[in-house]
Amino acid sequence: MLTLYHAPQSRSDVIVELIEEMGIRDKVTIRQVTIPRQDGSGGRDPANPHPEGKVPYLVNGEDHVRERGAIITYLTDMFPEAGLAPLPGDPRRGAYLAWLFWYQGVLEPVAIFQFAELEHPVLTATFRDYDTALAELDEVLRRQPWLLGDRFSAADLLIAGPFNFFKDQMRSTPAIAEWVQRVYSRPAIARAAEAVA
Ligand SMILES: N[C@@H](CCC(=O)N[C@@H](CS)C(=O)NCC(=O)O)C(=O)O
Repeated sequence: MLTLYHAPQSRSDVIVELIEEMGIRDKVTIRQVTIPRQDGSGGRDPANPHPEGKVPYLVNGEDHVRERGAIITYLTDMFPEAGLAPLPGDPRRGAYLAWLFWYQGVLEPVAIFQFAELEHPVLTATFRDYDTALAELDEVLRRQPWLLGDRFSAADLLIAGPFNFFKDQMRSTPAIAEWVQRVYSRPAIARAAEAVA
């Protein structure tokens, strides 16, 4: 049995949403844990086995998975019949993996640098910047409804997440805003909120 360590209103929400999208709610035990919140509330939960006490964290017997991109890949590979990701051999597999890793390795860092008003030539040389990332996303979403074209995937869920959560801080474009709206209008999003209410 799979166990997901989850804290509502956090980065682990996307995994609960994915579980609903995939229809695998009966295959995953969702354990709510506390985390330290930026307003000073909460705190590290001894019940959470994540090495840093973070969420999300997925446990499958002896196997432990951290980082949203890895957890998403693990679940979409484990339950291919759910149809939330192109499988190895599919010509969109590379794009799928690239979007997940681009989110973790580029978009989230540049969004945080911008929020923290951090600028340094080394950061720009390594990650480019928020405007560059936004332009790349916008260019794709101006010509197709989902990141992989006409097919919704778990990559849409992961990357739309912060635009929805940090509406006031994450500058966007009309094409991106419409895509976020499309993602967050999906019935699984409402089911995910109820699943852990
Ligand atoms: N890179 C990790 C980040 C996980 C993360 O920072 N989660 C936050 C929740 S929004 C957390 O658990 N914070 C508690 C802490 O830092 O102790 C991922 O993408 O899964």
